[in-house]
Amino acid sequence: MKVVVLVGGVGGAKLAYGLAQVLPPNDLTVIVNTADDLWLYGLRVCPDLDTIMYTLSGLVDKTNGWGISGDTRNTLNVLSRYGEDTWFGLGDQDMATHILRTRMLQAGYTLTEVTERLTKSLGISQRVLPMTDVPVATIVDTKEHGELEFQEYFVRHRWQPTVTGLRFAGIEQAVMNEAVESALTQAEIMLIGPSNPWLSIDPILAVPGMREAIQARSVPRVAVSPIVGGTAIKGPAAKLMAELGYEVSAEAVALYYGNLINGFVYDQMDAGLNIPISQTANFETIMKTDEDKVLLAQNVLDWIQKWV
Ligand code: FO1
Repeated sequence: MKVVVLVGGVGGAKLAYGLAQVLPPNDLTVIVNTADDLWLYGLRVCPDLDTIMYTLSGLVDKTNGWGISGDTRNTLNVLSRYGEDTWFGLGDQDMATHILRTRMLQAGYTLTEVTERLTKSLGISQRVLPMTDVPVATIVDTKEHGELEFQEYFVRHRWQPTVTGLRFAGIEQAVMNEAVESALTQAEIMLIGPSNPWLSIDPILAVPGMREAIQARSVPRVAVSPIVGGTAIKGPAAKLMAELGYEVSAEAVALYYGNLINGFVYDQMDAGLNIPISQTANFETIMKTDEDKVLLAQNVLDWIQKWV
């Protein structure tokens, strides 16, 4: 069963980890949001790609859900002594990833090629693909500060500013690369992880041709809700939904995806909701332990296999 999963950061990575434990490695392709990427100290940092890589390889800091377990901040501390503003928490080991990525990008490799090299070196046998090789940047329009680059909004301002709009700078030039196109064509199941629909999944869907390529496939196309019991499992999804004028519920997430999906998984806590999607199921979707991740992945796949 060839499975493609679209993901952003921590929530999506957890589901990808579960899927990686229950599927043969060749059957899983993870397509990752790259609109959170940034330049820092001359280095190209791709937080969502790195979160996926560290999670799949078992290196991830499980408390934060991102970064490398046991990493130190010696380099940042020295940069701070030099007077640099060190608001973004880059670890020393994590920095090795950005150094190599930047060197390879500067040598002319694509982000897809760089990611293949990094994942292989970390012992990951699943395919991890950036949504595009072209730089795209989420710009968050806020009431308090006007337009902010994504990580400025998310990390520096701890997603506290009120969001009035979002745009993806560079998206018109973004090209769906061959690897993504072929993964979508071959997929027998398409999943959307419990990532933020507006901040993490929309940039992927906004790559020209992506939404159409997904919707054109008559296979199960299933999203997992990041909203549980009217709130977000992690991060700004609930706050952002309210600010953008949506009701904060799993039902509103399903409605937002609309006919892009034909299946929807939500938490058993929300079992009473009426989800207007043809196939629905509720499971325990909060993934605290590795066992929770595997169980959710297995439940979702077992359930889908019953309706194909
Ligand atoms: N998130 C934070 O809340 N604070 C940080 O300082 C931070 C640093 C960081 C460094 C590397 C990395 O790969 C991720 C990092 N993140 C940090 C997480 C990141 O901002 C978010 O996970 C995503 O961009 C949202 O999906």
